[in-house]
Amino acid sequence: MKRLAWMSLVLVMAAALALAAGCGPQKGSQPPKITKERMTTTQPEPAPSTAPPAKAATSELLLPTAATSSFLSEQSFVMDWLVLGPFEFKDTDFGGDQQQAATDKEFMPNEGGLDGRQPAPTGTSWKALRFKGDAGIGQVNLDKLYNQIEHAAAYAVAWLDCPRDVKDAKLYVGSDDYLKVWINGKLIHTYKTERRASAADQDVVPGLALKKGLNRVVVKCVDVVLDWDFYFRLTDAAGKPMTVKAKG
Ligand SMILES: [Ca+2]
Ligand SMILES: [Ca+2]
Repeated sequence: MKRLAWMSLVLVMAAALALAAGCGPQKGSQPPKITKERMTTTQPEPAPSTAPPAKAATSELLLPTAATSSFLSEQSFVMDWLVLGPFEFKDTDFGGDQQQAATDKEFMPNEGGLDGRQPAPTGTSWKALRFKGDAGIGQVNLDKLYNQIEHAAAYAVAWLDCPRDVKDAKLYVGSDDYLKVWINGKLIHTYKTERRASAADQDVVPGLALKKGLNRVVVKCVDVVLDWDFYFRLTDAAGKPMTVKAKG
């Protein structure tokens, strides 16, 4: 009799433990918790980091004063970029010889949120580089970097350290061929009209806001054929150049 009582007690305890562990019928009828967790963790895009990765150089912006010269120098251009690429496509993609639609193809998810921390897809890599302006001051030469390939896109990320909030900066860019520019996650310029040879200052975007501290810039540059490069500089509202001082 005593032995039977012990066995009953063990069985009752085992049943209680099974219930507590969620094996009971009441728990099993509830929606699985993991579904909700998956939805909340994968749906929103991760917020881009507010600081550059360790390998990236930042560029300090010096705002122009009355004494600042209007002549351009290498220091008028952003030359430190964290470049991700190349994303190659076929000469038959996007229809026709102009292939403007490549400019709108998202080779990476959340392009404007790129910050150098996203894993590089197979065949591409992040490279922290200081460009030299081969064909002219300010040129960021992607064709040379990627061995003169054709039909390809790349992203370039820069971190600009601004001494104070600026509400009305101007952006001057040039590109061979197509270009998109985001500043702090906001798309502020697209060029995809037709293939072109580049020069500094082909496009001007006024009324730009920069914030005090680090500003994250993403440039997407698309090459159809031949040369592949871009130029990027900032001025005040009157067009006087900001000076870019490399840090790190
Ligand atoms: Ca090329
Ligand atoms: Ca080209």
